[in-house]
Amino acid sequence: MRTQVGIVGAGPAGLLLAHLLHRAGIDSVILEARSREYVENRIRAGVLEHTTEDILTAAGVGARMAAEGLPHRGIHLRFAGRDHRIDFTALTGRHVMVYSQHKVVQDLIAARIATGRPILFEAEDVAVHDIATDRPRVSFRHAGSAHQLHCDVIAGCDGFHGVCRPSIPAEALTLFDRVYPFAWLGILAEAAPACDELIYANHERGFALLSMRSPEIVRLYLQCAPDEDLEAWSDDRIWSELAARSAHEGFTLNQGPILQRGVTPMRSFVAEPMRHGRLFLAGDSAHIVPPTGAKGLNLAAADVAVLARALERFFRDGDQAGMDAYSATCLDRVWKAERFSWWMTSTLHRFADQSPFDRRVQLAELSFLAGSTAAATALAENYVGLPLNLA
Ligand code: RFL
Ligand code: PHB
Repeated sequence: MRTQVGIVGAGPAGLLLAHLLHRAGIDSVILEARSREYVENRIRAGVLEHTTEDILTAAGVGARMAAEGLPHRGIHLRFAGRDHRIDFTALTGRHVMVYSQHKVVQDLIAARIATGRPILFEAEDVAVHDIATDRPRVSFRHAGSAHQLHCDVIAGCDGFHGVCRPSIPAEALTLFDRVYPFAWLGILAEAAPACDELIYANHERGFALLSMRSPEIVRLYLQCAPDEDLEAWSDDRIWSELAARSAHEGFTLNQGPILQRGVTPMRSFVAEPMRHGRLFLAGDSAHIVPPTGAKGLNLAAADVAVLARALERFFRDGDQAGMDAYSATCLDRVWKAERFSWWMTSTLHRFADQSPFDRRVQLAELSFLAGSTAAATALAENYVGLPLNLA
């Protein structure tokens, strides 16, 4: 089997890359370890930056997002009994789009299938070889037989636990890692959002986030221990904790049947550089952010937009300048998102070792955000998405 770009992973990064390449006349094969049903129903992120919305729209895969997505023009910060709205549109002229990651994945899989080009689900024993040469290949098993995929380039879009990053010699990578001393207990519930925008709450009992997926479905999170036992959380306990942490005068949380629950660990991670020879890492395979800034999916989309442009130059003109600049171009933006996600996380959560001094500084930071247009604008600019330079 031969293709121009072998893509490992059918998450948002791999699927969007395949689609952008197809539109540029570049052939690819996607290899995915899981089943189509599994990846199409995996509940993860829900907020798209305006840059991601623009990329999906320009690539012709934005129709359902435009119809079903919820444009949000601000968020609420709750702390010390106050509720302060950050008005994105007034501060930046932009909005974000609340639209589920699993719907983005469904839309991209439908677009891929419509092209007739290969996407192989349940690929086993995927391994990359000869990545430092200009004839890399991917070996894998599919439907009971062994295959070799010969490529010009491999895109490692296989997430944090994938096989591509570990295939790069350890001495060629520098890893930056921070694990936070808490996690998020997340639920999906059948209830109407109590507010038409997201609420981020810094409360004495810990952080809470009230988000949504549609006018009928909410996505709600509670700061919890990294090893939290879900069995210890009855529905009643979850609802009363959410209500306590988001409490505000005149505000009532709507409750309903809990459809799904899980615990998400929190970490910051970057691998540099994002390229080794003909292997390019994109999305979670290269970097992880804690979800507080809603950046994970958006960084994946930005990486592959840069990579698609670089590969277009390479396959059209033999020009390697874009490929050579890929890692540095992405990392400049990645580190800004790492900083923002770390800062949102640090500002909004309770830390077990937080001294009374630290707590006062945290509340002062929130009060400053509520009182300063400059500080609020900095938050808003980062949240809606920093400019993406696709030169
Ligand atoms: P993905 O989505 O993890 O996709 C990688 C794909 O590669 C496949 N794979 C392999 N395929 C073939 N061979 C192998 N050896 C393979 N190993 C893995 C996997 O099955 C998968 O289909 O990475 P991608 O495309 O880079 O996209 C990144 C985003 O998915 C991610 O940044 C966000 O979802 C992060 N994230 C969240 N971000 C937010 O902004 N808000 C959230 O609320 C939020 N919640 C989450 C999250 C990530 C989670 N993970 C990864 C544990 C909740 C969870 C549970
Ligand atoms: C979500 O809706 O899942 C979500 C929204 C905002 C975040 C994180 C997660 O910061």
